[in-house]
Amino acid sequence: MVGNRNFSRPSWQLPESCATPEEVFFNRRQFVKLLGGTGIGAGLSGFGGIDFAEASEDPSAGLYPVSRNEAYTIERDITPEELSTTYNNFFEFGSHKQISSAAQALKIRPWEIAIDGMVDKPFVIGIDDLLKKMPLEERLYRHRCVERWSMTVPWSGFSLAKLVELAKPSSGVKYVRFETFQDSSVAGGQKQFWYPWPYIEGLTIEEATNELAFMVTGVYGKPLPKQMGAPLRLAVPWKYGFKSIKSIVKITFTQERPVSFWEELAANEYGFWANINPDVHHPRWRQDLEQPLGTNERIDTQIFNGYAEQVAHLYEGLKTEPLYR
Ligand SMILES: Nc1nc2c(c(=O)[nH]1)N[C@H]1C(S)=C(S)[C@@H](COP(=O)(O)O)O[C@H]1N2
Ligand SMILES: [Mo]
Repeated sequence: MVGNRNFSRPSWQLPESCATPEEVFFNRRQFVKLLGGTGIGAGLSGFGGIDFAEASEDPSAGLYPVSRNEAYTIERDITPEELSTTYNNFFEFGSHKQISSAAQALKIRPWEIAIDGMVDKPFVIGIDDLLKKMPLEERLYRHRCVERWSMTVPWSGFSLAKLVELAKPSSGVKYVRFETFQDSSVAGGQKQFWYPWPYIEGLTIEEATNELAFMVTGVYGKPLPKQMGAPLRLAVPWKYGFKSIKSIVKITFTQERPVSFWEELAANEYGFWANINPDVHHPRWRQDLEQPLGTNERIDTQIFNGYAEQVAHLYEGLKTEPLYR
């Protein structure tokens, strides 16, 4: 049930991303209960003991807010910050949603990103130097988890295409591979040996240079909080959320298709492409509905999460590939 390559993994060790929607809804109810009917945002300062003041100590704090690129707005309501920053998937800090407190152990300065593989000249760049080189903007994006909950998020960051330009890849490059930090002394989840750490994700070079592929460095007009993948994460909003890899330390240009963390664990459930499609279901649950976090709504899943206009052309010549898993 969890992928033939891991047949020896006991079934009780199902990853949390396989949580039933019922569990997701239950967690949301718990959260609403914690709010105690005083309304979203009220009385949250002490919630979970999370120190949200931390963001103001981030050396990049002065860069935000950045101006919104109006080409990327959506009709949906923005998900309340208090929800999206306390209900997270970041398995490095635990295989459940309440990792925001544990994630504060991550040290995000100094933070270096290695750019290597098939490039003009491999290099390492500090996050603050990278931030100086890149044109920052805000974009409102949908974010849809394979577990069926969704959010609308005001990401700040820069187009991945700009970073590809900076890297100067050689002409034969087919894929971009991303890698998350590895340090089990701060990320207790990485002591769970049955996961194939570090977290890896990948895109084709065409996907990586599509206008929608976005490197995120901030959210809600502030530096990105650690639980959301500070100081640098990916956002590919036409794909399921697991593609949007957090806390990136290495970006490799290659001819070989990367095997992602989830694909390594369960290739039949979480493939390389993971494009959102209401008609292609997860082997264990349907995908035609989604639930925006913090609401009781169930809304129709849209092909490519509503971004067909920007990305459908990427897949026209690839009819034999399992594009939706
Ligand atoms: N390194 C890393 N990146 C990750 C994950 C993770 O566990 N580790 N979870 C993914 C999943 S399943 C989702 S849905 C999104 C969640 O992002 P959010 O917590 O900011 O909403 O991050 C993705 N990126
Ligand atoms: Mo997810």
